[in-house]
Amino acid sequence: MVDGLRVEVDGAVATLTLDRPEALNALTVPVKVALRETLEGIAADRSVRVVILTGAGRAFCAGQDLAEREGPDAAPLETELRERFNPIIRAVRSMGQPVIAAVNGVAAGAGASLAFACDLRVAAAEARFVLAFGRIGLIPDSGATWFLPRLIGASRAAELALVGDPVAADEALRIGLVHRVVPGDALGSEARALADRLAASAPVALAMTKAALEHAWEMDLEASLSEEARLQGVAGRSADHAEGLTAFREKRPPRFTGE
Ligand code: LHQ
Repeated sequence: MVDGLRVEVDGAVATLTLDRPEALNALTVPVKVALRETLEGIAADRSVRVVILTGAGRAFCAGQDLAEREGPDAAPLETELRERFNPIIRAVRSMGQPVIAAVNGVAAGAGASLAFACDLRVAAAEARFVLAFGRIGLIPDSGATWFLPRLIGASRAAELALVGDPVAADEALRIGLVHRVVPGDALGSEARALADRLAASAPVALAMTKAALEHAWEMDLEASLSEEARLQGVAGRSADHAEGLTAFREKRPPRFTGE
């Protein structure tokens, strides 16, 4: 594992911590590569049922490491996005396991996009979102223009993307950018409690739910009904569905295995 990304697996929960606090966890090439590879590895690892993504120190992630861009080896922006950032966003969206962003502090630029890409966002009261792109003459990227209107509506998305004022945690909660705000010292336990609840759910059903939500963003009702039926067929054939029914009959909590 590289410096700058800490990976801890505890039971069925993997916690990925962006860990360059001196640079507000800004993303360098090695960290981006490691994050992508870690996410892809977890996607294929059925023992991990939930992922928590967070940052060390006072930031979640300040986006692209701007110092690295000044080096002689910096790839063109388009290449950097296509080859390094976009695959991370795709990995988060396509993996079957839910990904919780535990937004511990400032999330800026592609760091904000990364939080938007996650399935759930719990934020510390100190967190804030900064669409920092405009200030350096760039556009919101890494999925930001796709996620924002879907998460908070076209009007607020345009304000955030074009004006770029920081969004404090309480405002983020009000507009639906995050679904919970907790005191900073409770963020870890809150995210873990949520992860544990998800880890006790049926993994196939979670993966199919994630897939159905993803498809619904693109489809009309008719196509969505059809896709739900198809994915329900998959969930319905799982051993966990049978276990869920048995547990219901026996009036006990289900023990899901992911089969
Ligand atoms: C940083 C960074 C940083 C390096 C703070 N890099 N050191 C994709 C494709 C390819 C290229 C371009 O980009 C992209 C996508 C993007 O992500 S573009 C957006 C890149 N990110 C930014 O523009 C954010 C830059 N940072 C900031 O605006 C501020 O630092 C924020 C608002 C995040 C936090 O402000 P403060 O709380 O006031 O902290 P600070 O500015 O004092 O930063 C603390 C340290 O972290 C400081 O270092 P120093 O040695 O002076 O203590 C910063 O230089 C360093 N840092 N962001 N992205």
